[in-house]
Amino acid sequence: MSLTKHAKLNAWIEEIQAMVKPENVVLCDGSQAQYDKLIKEMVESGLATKLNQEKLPGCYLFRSDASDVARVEDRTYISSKTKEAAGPTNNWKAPAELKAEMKALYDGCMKGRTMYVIPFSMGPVGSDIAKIGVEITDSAYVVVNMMIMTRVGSKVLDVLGTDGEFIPCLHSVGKPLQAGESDNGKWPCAPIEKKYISHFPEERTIWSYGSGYGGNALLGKKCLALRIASAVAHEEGWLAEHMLILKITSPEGVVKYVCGAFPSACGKTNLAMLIPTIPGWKVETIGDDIAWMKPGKDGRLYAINPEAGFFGVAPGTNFHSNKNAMISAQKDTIYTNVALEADGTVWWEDMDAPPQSELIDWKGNKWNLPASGKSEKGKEAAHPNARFTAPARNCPAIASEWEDPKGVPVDAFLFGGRRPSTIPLVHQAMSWEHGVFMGSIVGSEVTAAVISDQVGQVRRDPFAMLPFCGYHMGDYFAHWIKMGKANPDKMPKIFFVNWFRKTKEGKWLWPGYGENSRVLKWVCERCDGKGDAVETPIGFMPTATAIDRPEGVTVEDMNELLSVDKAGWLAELADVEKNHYPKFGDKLPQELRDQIKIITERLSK
Ligand code: TSX
Ligand code: MN
Repeated sequence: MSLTKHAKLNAWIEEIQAMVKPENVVLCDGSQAQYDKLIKEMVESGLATKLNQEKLPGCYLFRSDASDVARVEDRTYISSKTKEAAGPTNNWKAPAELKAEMKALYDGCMKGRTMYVIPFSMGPVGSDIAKIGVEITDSAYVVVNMMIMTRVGSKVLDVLGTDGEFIPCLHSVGKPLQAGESDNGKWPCAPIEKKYISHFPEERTIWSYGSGYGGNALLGKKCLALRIASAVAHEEGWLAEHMLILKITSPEGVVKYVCGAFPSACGKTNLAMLIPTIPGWKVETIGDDIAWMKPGKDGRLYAINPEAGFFGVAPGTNFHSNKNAMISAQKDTIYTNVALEADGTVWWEDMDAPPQSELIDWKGNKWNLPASGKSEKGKEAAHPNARFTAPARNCPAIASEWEDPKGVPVDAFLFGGRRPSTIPLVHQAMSWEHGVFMGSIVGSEVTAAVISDQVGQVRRDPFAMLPFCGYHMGDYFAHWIKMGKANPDKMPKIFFVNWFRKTKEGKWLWPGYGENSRVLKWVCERCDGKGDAVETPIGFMPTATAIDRPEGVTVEDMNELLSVDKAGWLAELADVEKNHYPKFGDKLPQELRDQIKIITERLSK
């Protein structure tokens, strides 16, 4: 009895079944009925909590194991044939060795569990830019999250036909059940030393073991859409990027599409759903995390959002920072590791109001806000990496073309980071190579939120891709340089933005959030050859009056935000040359080394 019409897929399913030895096998058809059944079973087993269905219809809460709350970079492998192909910034193990280790763990790992087979499409079903994956998992939590984050089921099998290409993604929570044993409502996972998040880019295969959380388990997202897809894109001449996609419409009706890469904790999801403060301008969301871009017949880059939902960090999200995300997560949403109110609603740190009741925290214990009104670090009600999984269609700002299979033509790239000094509010690259240089030096100041002895230093995360690039980062930079050479005048314009400048006294210089629309306006104008700019040693910058001053920002603040800090930049370039670029070895493109020289010379004139 074959599960599908696809011989190769059937053979893979049978091969995995023989290895993991599940109690039974279920094919996911993508139906609401199947979704409801899985949720019902998880509520009954105690793994899920049904939330207040009047206030949060279709919403459920899950609490993970305390050891299974985030990505595990030490346990993430790029298992290409050679270590050189994975590069110095990825963990590498030889495929044969890694597979042998993992096969020993996979042997019988689904005993007592159901093995789910999830056919999914990253990108609109049937789009030329989309790719099909099939995830095998023993986690019903993964199934329901995948049903929100991707397009799942029979319609995907229809496109796959009898011999279409698919990316096999194997996942197990790594906790077989003995006869008669059950999870008892507890989140199953394996200890850290048995967790593996493995990628085999040449085979286009993903093997994940031991974690049920987020990107470790929802294999369409970071594993397929970034690590595997980036390697495929390198081979095939397109881009798989850790970028949001925005649609911006001017009062005159001129539309621009902008993609942006930011390291974590810079408010990428907030920017993706920004509500502009400037009259007449409209900002709509196409994606908040990943962009796949292919050159079209006209030579321009066309972007799709390969995802169908938002897997957003809850703490810090509120009606001021991101109203559209709050509304997106008010129905048909899965919450993970947030706190529970007595009335069956949810709470997390930095929500709009303090909790209404004694809470149940993410660990399942009673919790009360300290008298200070602020949670203690390490004792938060919601885990700092707590998430909402919300359908993109719920977002009030979703653009009508967000599912257009041909994608949207990209006008501009934004790079940014949390940089209290040196980097101005906005500057524009003078050439494609200069723009790639900007992407390559992206980084954020280490804040006290991270336990580290590096507070105050810049942690570089080039293109926000360091943990997500499926091949050598030096080759990745070279790929970006090459993409611009094919069609130099058709490429998006490149900008560097920084919402996080501070005064010497530590006060924010820029109000950020909706006021960032003033910067987006200048970016759009520059794409049309308008927008007043001055040429500076670091690139084009707005003239003093090119960006309208928001309320509360003085002329002096504005000058500071838009000045060139010569000494700061010389130190920045020296840091890049001495500490950052050497990490990529001799694969670093000469064009990027040249940029250090060119900009240093311009600054020194
Ligand atoms: O997301 C942010 N954005 C982008 C919004 C579209 N954040 C939050 C970052 C953590 C995830 C920001 N924080 C931004 C920003 O533009 N700017 C700042 C810094 C800042 C914080 C508070 C104020 C001003 C700037 N002002 C008041 O709180 C009154
Ligand atoms: Mn991300």
